Amino acid sequence: MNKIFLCTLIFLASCQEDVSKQIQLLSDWNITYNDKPYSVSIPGNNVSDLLEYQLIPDPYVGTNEDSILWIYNRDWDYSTSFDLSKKSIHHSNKELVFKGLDTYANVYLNDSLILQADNMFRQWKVDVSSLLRSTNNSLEIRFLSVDSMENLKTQNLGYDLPGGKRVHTRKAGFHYGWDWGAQITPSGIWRNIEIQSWSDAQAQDFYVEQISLTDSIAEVIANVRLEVITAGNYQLKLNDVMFDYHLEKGLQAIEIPHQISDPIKWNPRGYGAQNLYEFSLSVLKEGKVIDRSQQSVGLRTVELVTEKKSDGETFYFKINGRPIFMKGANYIPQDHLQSQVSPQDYRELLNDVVASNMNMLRVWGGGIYEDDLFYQLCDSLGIMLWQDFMFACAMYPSDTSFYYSVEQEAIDNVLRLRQHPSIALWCGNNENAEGWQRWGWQDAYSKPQRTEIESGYQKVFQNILPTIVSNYTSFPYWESSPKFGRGNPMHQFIGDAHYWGVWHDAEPFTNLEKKVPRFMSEFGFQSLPEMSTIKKFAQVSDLSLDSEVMKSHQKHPRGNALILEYMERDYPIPNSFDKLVYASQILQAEGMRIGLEAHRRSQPYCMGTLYWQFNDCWPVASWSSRDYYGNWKALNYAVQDVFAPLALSIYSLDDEGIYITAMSELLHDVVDTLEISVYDWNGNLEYLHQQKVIVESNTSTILKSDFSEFGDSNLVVASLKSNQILSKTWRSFSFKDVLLPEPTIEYNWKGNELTLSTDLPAFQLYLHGAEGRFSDNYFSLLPNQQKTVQFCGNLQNKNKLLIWSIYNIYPNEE
Ligand code: BMA
Repeated sequence: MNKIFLCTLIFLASCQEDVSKQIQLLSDWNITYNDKPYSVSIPGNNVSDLLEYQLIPDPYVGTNEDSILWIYNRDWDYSTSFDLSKKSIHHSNKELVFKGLDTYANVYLNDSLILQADNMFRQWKVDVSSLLRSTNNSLEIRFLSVDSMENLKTQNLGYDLPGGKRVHTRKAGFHYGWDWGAQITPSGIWRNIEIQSWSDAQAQDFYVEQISLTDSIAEVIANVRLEVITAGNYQLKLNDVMFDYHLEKGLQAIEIPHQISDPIKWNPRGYGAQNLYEFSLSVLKEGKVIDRSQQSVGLRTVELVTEKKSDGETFYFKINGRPIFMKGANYIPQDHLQSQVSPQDYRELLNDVVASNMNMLRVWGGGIYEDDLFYQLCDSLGIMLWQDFMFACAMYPSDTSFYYSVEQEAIDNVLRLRQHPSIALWCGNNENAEGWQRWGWQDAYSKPQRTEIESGYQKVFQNILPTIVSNYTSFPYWESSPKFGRGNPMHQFIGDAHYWGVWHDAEPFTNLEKKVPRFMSEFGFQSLPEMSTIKKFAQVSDLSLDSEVMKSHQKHPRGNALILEYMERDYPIPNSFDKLVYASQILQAEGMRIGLEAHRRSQPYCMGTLYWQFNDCWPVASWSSRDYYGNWKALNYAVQDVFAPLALSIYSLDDEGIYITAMSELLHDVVDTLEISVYDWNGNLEYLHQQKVIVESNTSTILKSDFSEFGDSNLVVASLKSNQILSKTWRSFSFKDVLLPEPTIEYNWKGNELTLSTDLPAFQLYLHGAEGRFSDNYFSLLPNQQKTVQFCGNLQNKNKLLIWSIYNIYPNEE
């Protein structure tokens, strides 16, 4: 870069700073611990801070989680001091903006109490014009013990609510422990703090609202909420067009209509590009820019279609007028300690969502309303979001201060997020209605208490939240996920479903084929994370399911027992721990695949499948397909395969014949040759069958349902020749009932490409040890097949490659 150009850049940057009056207050903070100040980074939290100074052990390692519980019974003080820049001081209005305080926080500026915060999810803005001085301002925040506050509130109410004490605090539910989460309950300044200083007028909100959208024209209104201090003449510049106003003092709502001819729409991934229009707004007084904002706008229509049918009611999303099958998973926060999640983590995780061929995530209600970056990335990647409000598995208080808090929280977050085209739905809560109706919660209460609790539910989820969503956005609202639980047969016919018959009720995986709902918003099965992850929190002596360390990294009370119970049904039980870890992943992947394929095959009756759960928030045995360190479990490779734009499902129902169904989200029909290869169990080809097929666009098509000509087949593989789509290897036997012969796997490297072949059928080949990720893994290989995969990792380590297959889990094999 030459010097002149660099100077220009610096000049431009300083001009912009003149206009923007937001100063981040993120440096020079201290936390006080045992009367001693420790310098810390903001945003952060007390657990991360203590960890940084090695004042506590790492709660993710061993059983350390239990040793830091004392942190939550104390108050914690944060403080900083700061000077004001000359630019800020001359402005008449100065506000302190807290983007996230977790949770009960008394805030003092220059010794005056300016705020008592009590909701982690709210933003707080305090006018501090008369309190700020040019130098040596002190800002102190005392975070009160959440535990003590909750005890007090529970005492005042006089009884416990379902969900426990946590329901009194507007704080992430998973902080209190979950069946995949540790009990790590941080507090602190978890989002930025800034000083906003301005004179005359400031745009409090800038929202480009889509009024109508056709292929030829988009009509939008730029809504500007302007706070005017000095009445007078102003100009608003929207992109390049200037508008004149005479404005009185007070809050002014200004609407600027705008049209876009031949609009380029924003599309979910797989259905076209993710176009975003940039809108810029400047507020001018006497020719000088005094405020500036920017919005990225994606034009698209979104509908949740719930139409009565003779067999229930539809439940599907129409984006830009087209019904779309939603392929995805439930997303939880990426870490107990949000400050550990970097922009790079967001990018990597969402790139993995894309690589997994998903088009939707559900932001689950026991976590957090995510960072702006998360939504921006989803917009640009075309990942749609089912956004829960942050309520999960509980009933909440029914008093006016709680309602007020929830209302403000919803307004803050809906206003913050409504511009994002990725959001397809706002949903009231996770499993609250289901819990109240079906989990026996009501039995613990008297009639008046029940009425009170129910009225609280109705007020929040049937009144406050839907009103805010409809007042401020055009998004659909859904009261509770699921509509009906598995105990109500209606779950298969109306609304979204959480099907936990598999796992919680230990039903066979094949029930997932029998209980296909309109939209599966949760179903899942656990596995252990890979050995490299386990070794980060466990010593060699801890490597057994019964060790205290492994038990503390398994939060479901029957988790390990259920894994073993299911494993015994279909697999030999390995006699070494590392093979057990591998087998648990295969079990999860093969079982979940049954559900994922059944749901996608059942399109258009079923129009979505979001499994539980995509990711982890610490290293743990869980339902995730991607572990805390970003490693893909076997399930994630199965997901990638089943969710491919064009995929084949090969299956048998009730042992009656074999079916082959194509599942397509392509926007055109495909004509291809379906090839079916039938092998004996040594992998010798017995039959080859070919036929022309037409795969219909954006739906599922049964390609073959009569297999009688192939007799009692052992192994069957289907492919679409021209599109090079290969099905999984269907097998007639259970691994537990046979003793597989040992395959010899041959492989060679060419650069980062690894090509494999085998002399005998090899199932669920697991490539590992080389410290990196393969483009495919946990796949099966037949003697006439060759498979080439790409390796992304350090090639120096390629000699460390180990390859296992199902053969290796037989107990006599070490
Ligand atoms: C679902 C979720 C979570 C839970 C999971 C597994 O219902 O909503 O509450 O972690 O089940 O039990």
